[in-house]
Amino acid sequence: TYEAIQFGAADGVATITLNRPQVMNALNSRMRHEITDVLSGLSADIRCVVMTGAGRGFCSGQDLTDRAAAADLEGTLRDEYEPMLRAIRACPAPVIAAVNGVAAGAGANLALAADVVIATESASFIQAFARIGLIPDAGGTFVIPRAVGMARAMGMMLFAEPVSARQAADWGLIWEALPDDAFAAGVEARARQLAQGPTSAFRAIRAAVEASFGNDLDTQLGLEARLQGAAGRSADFVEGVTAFLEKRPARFTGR
Ligand code: T3D
Repeated sequence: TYEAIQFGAADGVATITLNRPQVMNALNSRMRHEITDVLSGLSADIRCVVMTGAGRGFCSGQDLTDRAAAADLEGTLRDEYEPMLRAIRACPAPVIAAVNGVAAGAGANLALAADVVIATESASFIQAFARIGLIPDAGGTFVIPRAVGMARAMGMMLFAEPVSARQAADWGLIWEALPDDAFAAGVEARARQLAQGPTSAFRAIRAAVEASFGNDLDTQLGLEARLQGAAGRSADFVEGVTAFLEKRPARFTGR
């Protein structure tokens, strides 16, 4: 049983809810381990993961009352943050961060590690680190400049001010900002769409896009050819083409 998160699964969608609402779901050691464990042990029928927060916030980042973490930031990052972030990237199913409220510090960068970020319009993203004399971690210095460019990344990190969900969407930091009253239904629809999609093709798409940042064009073209070769041998490709020719929606099995 989990203490710092809630976990549920239905219709191929696994939902991880960060569950320390009294501290805006601040990350403690227990929460990091639970997120890592859950993502590493997903059953094969899970075809989409949704990560969200209990209460009015998504995640306020590192629990600032945790003295042990503060005493060894480097060790905490290596031993607990890195495995959690790698588990998100290595998750066999696409991950949606459903940002239900403020996402600050490592909480913002936890959300940005997901494949798709959907935020409610009243949410905001804060690279809060410099306010307390730290640098953005949890992948922030990697993901953010790639998403929004240098000027906006530097502004976010040096000024450490909230960026509204709408601004984040306009900048391309996240996929979309939804009106608060449309948020839950919007997230659910996207989760269902991904859970009914070609899961192994999704996996290859994620791998190719991730690799692209370190590859030159020739290498990337080679990678695409290899991954496409495998996709072309999948049951979902056969089903996709058959459904197109029969003028009906495809029924993908994820294989
Ligand atoms: O290895 C390492 O340790 C290094 C890793 C560092 C990574 C990091 O994430 S560093 C950045 C840490 N996070 C922050 O600096 C953000 C701190 N929080 C805030 O700035 C604000 O709380 C928010 C902007 C997130 C929300 O503001 P607001 O006004 O909506 O709520 P609040 O009243 O400030 O917070 C509600 C409660 O949650 C409050 O407790 P109280 O007064 O009701 O008893 C507050 O103290 C608590 N809380 C919020 N964030 C944290 C926290 N408690 C512990 N740790 C937190 N990060």
